[in-house]
Amino acid sequence: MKTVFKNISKIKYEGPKSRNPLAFKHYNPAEVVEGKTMSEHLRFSVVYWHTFRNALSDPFGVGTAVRPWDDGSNSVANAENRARVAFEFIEKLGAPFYAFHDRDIAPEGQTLSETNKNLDAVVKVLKTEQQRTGIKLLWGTANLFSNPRFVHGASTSCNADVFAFAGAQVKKALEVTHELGGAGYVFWGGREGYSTLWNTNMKRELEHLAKFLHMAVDYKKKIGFKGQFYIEPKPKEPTKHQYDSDAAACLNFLREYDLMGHLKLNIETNHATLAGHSMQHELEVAGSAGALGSVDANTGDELIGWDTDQFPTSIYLTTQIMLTVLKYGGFTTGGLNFDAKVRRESFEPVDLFHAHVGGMDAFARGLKIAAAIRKDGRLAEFVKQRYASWDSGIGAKIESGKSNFTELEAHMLKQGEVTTNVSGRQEFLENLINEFI
Ligand code: XUL
Ligand code: CO
Repeated sequence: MKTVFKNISKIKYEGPKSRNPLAFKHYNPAEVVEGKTMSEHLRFSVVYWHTFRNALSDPFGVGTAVRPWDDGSNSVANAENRARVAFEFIEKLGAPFYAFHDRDIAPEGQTLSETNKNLDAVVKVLKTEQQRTGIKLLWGTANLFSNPRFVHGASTSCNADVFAFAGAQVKKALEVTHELGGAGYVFWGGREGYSTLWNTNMKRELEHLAKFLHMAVDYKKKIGFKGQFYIEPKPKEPTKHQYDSDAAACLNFLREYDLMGHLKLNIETNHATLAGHSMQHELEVAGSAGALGSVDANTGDELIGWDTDQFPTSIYLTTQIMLTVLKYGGFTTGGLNFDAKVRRESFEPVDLFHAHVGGMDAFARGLKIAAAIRKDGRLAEFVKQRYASWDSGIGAKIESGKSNFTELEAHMLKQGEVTTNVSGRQEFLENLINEFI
């Protein structure tokens, strides 16, 4: 096979003392942490759209990315070649998974059938490359937002024909995801939201979105696709209000429309930030509802208020993420999917390696730190003790559903006042976490 990353050999684990920028200092795939290897815990995934399709443009300038293997054309041959390059990259990096939108991997044609034919041609290459390398598909998805036909949304469009097109597109995307043995399939709202309520029938649009997802669930069963469905919350961009605005809104929507058992959540760090929440909060909301599925691992910028999709480098952040993921039993079908792009100024191919190596090391450290905090046990013990009043007496009675207001009144009349509150010890706990970082 022709190689394009000639000067880069397979990224190896060299340990914390290594000064080689293209080596892992912390991610040691075979190292066992809490009974599983790092590779099994972290389930890293490379995204096709940013890593192989993003030209690195911004609202004020054209793309800067130098990608010598790409002839810049919209041809199927270019797409097939790009697929081989993508696998050379992922293999050298040592990530076990990748993820794509249908339109990242193959160009659209003049008609839907031509588009589907293009997709089939590239899927063939992807399948061969998956077999050659052992790299697997974490999830597939359909791009229902770039083409001008989706100007008013896809399943929430005011135009029923657009809903129909989106349905046909997702049908095909599910088929190819199934064909490639995908562990999951993601629904991110794309343009499912509104720019002004003056022209919007929100109730009707939400009902259409629910109908669309039910059709997807039915089709999944029909073709025997066993992968996990996810919904990905995001509050804004491209619309000013996206219907899947945060984890709580997604869960409410899933419950209202009887979809709870069919979809889990794919939580993205910078979407949480844009929603005015922390990533830890969003993971906790999903986890406590039994719906924590997968993570789009990235980060935002403290000073830029839009979706910058940067690679995660903060150990504090990766520690919080891994503590919460471990608390809810770890990933099963999901993983850490780098929905992240290199900066416009980082336009050389080698920057793609630096970005992913850094992200993987940051999460390996987060995992090791989280495991150490769990082994130490003081944090969990503190939280357990904090709720001890619920383990016996009146607390246990309330929790078991056997109490009522009359009994509560009798209890407090006897006692007179609450005399048992103790400090929440936030600063003590923050210091404790820092002992491990
Ligand atoms: C958009 C975003 C998407 C989804 C997949 O902000 O995160 O790339 O992850 O459609
Ligand atoms: Co994402």
